[in-house]
Amino acid sequence: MKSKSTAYQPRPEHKFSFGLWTVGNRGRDPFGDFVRPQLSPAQLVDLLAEVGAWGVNLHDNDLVPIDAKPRERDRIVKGFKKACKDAGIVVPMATVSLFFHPVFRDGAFTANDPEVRAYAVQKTMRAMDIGAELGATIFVLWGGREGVETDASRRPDEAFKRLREAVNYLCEYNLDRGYGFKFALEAKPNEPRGDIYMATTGHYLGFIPTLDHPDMVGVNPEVAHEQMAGLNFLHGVAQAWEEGKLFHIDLNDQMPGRYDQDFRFGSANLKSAFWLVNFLENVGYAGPRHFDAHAYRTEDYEGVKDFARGCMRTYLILKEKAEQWRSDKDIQSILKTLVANKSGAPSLAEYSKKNASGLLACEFDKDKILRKRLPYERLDQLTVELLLAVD
Ligand code: GLT
Ligand code: MN
Ligand code: MN
Repeated sequence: MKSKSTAYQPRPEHKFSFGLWTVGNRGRDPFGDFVRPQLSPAQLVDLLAEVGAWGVNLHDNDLVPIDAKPRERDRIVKGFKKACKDAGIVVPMATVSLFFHPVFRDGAFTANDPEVRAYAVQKTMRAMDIGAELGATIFVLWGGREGVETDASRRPDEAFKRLREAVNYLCEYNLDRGYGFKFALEAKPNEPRGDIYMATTGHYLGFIPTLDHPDMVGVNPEVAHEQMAGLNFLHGVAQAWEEGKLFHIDLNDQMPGRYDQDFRFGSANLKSAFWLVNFLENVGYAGPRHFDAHAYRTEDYEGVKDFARGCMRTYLILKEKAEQWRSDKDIQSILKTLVANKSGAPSLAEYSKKNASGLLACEFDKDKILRKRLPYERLDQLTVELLLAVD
């Protein structure tokens, strides 16, 4: 057992990042006003350095006011760059707010008004300029307002075409400017719209191959967004990983079927969080571990630090548990027997006429197959006991 004071300390190689909007969240909700005072971006960077984070992410307007003139914008970006450098914090990811200003009330890239669509793309290009200046290499696109309350407003296939047009345009801009961004598309089923297009990571994985530059575009799955819809988050992440599309990840927590809670990582579904960390560490995911969450509305900024430390600490504890799980003799021997090919069943890895006639000629003894034990109860209980630290 590691001692409490030194164990599970975040280090730069863990790549823990937070959005300015996460630790800077002031606790306003649809029913109640701010509970925490506003901190400047530089103060938030200092807070992140104090708790041991590695990176900070931002929307354009988390830093630069939406109507800032070029000179003001340059001064702010320069100042922030220096604040990050002084604090030893990097900017791995940048994004754009296409949801806050009322002009986006009907969406941004998918809005019916061509002027809104053009403005949304222009705003994104400018946000990419800011991100590039700060050294970001990942650009997240979350279409929070890209959706409907009524499907009378447009044909959904028209919306998908508009979305494709916008992303294609931004990929060209990326190439033109030589920014080298990887775009990470973030899905959500609903909230703030009644229904949001591209409701899940899987929807985006289907959309990406239809783009002009599919290699430049991947996904940014968020725990809460898939769990809101009652989905298994790990499965979406694993599909993205297997397709080489896991460009970024938003870690937080959420009870299924509720509003978008954005809770501290691991605070609601500890076991799902364990499977996720186990997967990310096992496959060697090398991107940022971004916490897109915020502190309870009951907290002050000391509580915000508790929240941020808690996200990272839980991740590191689960990482250690995952190492134990993968070296646990009982667990591993069960896993081994599950996949063993004792009967010499023909491989499906390669099709040939010969292989196919071999397979067609095979006789399968279903009763014998059924006698093979699948001890998942024991496997799961061993996992639970490992998590509960019972010997
Ligand atoms: C917003 C949203 C998040 C997105 C961010 C990126 S902003 O807070 O709830 O899920 O990741 O635009
Ligand atoms: Mn998110
Ligand atoms: Mn969220």
